[in-house]
Parts: sequence; structure tokens; C-alpha cells
Amino acid sequence: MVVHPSVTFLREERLPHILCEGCGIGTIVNALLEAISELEVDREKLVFVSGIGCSSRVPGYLKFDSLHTTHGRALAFATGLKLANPELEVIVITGDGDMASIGGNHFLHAARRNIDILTICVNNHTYGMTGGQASPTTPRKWKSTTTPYGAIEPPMDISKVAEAAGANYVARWSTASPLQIKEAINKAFNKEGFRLVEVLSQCPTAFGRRNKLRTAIDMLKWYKDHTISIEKAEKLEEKGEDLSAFVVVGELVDRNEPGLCRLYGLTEKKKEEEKKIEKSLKKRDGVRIDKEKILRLLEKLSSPRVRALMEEGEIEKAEKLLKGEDEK
Ligand SMILES: Cc1ncc(C[n+]2csc(CCOP(=O)(O)OP(=O)(O)O)c2C)c(N)n1
Ligand code: SF4
Repeated sequence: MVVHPSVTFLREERLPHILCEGCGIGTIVNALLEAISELEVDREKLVFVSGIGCSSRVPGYLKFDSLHTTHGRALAFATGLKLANPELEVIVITGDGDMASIGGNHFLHAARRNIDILTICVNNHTYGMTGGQASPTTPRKWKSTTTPYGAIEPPMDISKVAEAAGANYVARWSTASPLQIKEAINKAFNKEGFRLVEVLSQCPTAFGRRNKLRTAIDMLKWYKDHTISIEKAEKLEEKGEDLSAFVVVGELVDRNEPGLCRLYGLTEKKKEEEKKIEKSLKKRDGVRIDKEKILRLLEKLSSPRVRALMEEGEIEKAEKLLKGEDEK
């Protein structure tokens, strides 16, 4: 029987969850758990870190160690965790408010340092948990509780900021492409350095309904109609087409610069420690084998025939017997 990853990885005792019907976070959790089950991750070595928000509630529902920290500080806690124990795989789950607004500074420096953390940012263009205020990613003209006549400020492109700051890997998809989200997480997991998977995600409750996109389906359709793959965008840009109505999605950055752990020599340290452990195990093994040999010899020495030969001065014959050879 095929068991769905949600059965293996969700904390049943925490259900029912707090998320609204049709919220995009469910799709992202599903993609994340599918990726984890494909990756066959060592559960003891994976830790989730989050800040505050609907998206940041996710780690609380997962059967993994996690840190639910303060608003905007997920990446700061994750940095400490990773540097203190570079053996851990650290995944941050955050929101556009948590990471790009109050946590903007930590975000910039995590990407600049290229610290070995995988970050999944649920970009629903709003502060969902507190009722739908505008966030740094609210598109121009879109309504929120704090922009009732439409947002005036230019929005932040989270992925572009991560790219400019130095992240090794950046991918952006919407919840209308769950398979691609899973694949991006899969790929990002196996890379070093700072990796960001930004997911455009519907918040019908606090955001969509203020913008004539009342249901999850309305919002998913909007994503389908207003996202364009990076490959297609590059071709159209060459022809001078205006793509300002679209959000570019796909694998936006894929570099192999050294991550912060490597820069600080923490990965070498780990290798050295592993070598030391291996050496001491081998030594212990050697001692065990010697001990077994000595015990076997002692056993043979105490045999009446060997003792008789020794008393008779037949040392060579006694030696042969000890070696397991025939006496004659
Ligand atoms: C220091 C601090 N300021 C403000 C808040 C209130 N607050 C809680 S969640 C949140 C916004 C969350 O937005 P986002 O990170 O985009 O997550 P979402 O709920 O949309 O998933 C805010 C402002 C807080 N908890 N702590
Ligand atoms: S308020 Fe928005 S982001 Fe929060 S659970 Fe509801 S739909 Fe999702």
C-alpha cells in the first residue's frame, strides 16, 4: 500500500489546523512533504525554523524538530543553528511579511553570506494572519486593509533581491504548479549555500476577496494567466515585448559558490572529525581482535596436552599445537 507523505510526516495530534479553506499553504506543504519523502532525509538531522504568520505555523504540524521563533527572525535563528551544528539540514518556512518586511535585514544578509539554509517563502502578497495589511510584495493598485484605494508603492521582487544579494539558488513558482514546487525543493535541498524557493500563494480570505478573486480557484487562474516561464520571458524580451503584466517563474538562479559553512572551514572540520572517529573505531577494532587472539591462546595453553608437552620440555611440539598444527 502506498502511504501518502502527509500520513508519515504530519502531527495528527495538532489537527485540525488553523489554515483557511483554499489557502495555498496546503499545496506548498503537500509539495514539501512529497519532496522530503523522495529525498529520504535523515529525520534526526533536519530542522525547520519559522517566524510568525500563517505560513510560519507550518513547522508546528510536521513531525520534525522545529523552532517557531519571533516575527522576522527565522533566518537569524536558522543562521545560529546552522553555524552551531553544520551537520543539520535547516529549512526555513516564512512569509513575505516575515522575511521581506520585518525580517528584511536578516534576509539580505543570509543571502549575502550564502549561508547553507533552504528557505521556502510563501508569498501571498499580504499579512494574512493579521487580517490582510499590505506587505512589501503587494502589487501596485491591489487593495488591502491598509491600501483600501489600491497600493501605491512599488513592490519588492523577493527573488531578484535574493539573486542580487548572492544566493546560490533561486526558484519561483506559484501554487498553480505544485509539481515544479516539489522539484525546486528537491534540487535546492541538495545544494549548498543560500537557497530560496519563493511560492506565489493564494490567500483568498484576507487578500483575494478584496481584489475580486474570492475563491482559491479564481486566484489560481490569476496565477496561470499572469505568470510566464523564464525561458519564454527571455525570448519575448529579446523581441522587445512588454512583460510588466507578468511575474517571471522558473529556476532563476543556479550557482555553485561556496556556502558560509565551507568559507568558515566548518565542512572540513566535519570531515576531519569523521576521520578521527573512523581512526579510533579502527583502533578499537584492532584491540578487540588482539584480545580475542590472546584469549584463544590462553584457552589452548590451559589444555592438558600442551601443558604436558611443556613440562616434558617439548616446546616445539607445544608451539605447533598452539598454532593449530599437528603435533607430529
Ligand atoms: C514584532 C511583531 N510585530 C508584528 C506582529 C504581528 N504579526 C503577526 S503575523 C504578521 C504578518 C505575517 O505576514 P506573513 O509573514 O506574510 O505571513 P502570512 O500570515 O501572510 O502567511 C504580523 C505583522 C508580531 N507577531 N510581532
Ligand atoms: S488568512 Fe490567508 S494565508 Fe492565512 S490561512 Fe487564511 S487564506 Fe491562508
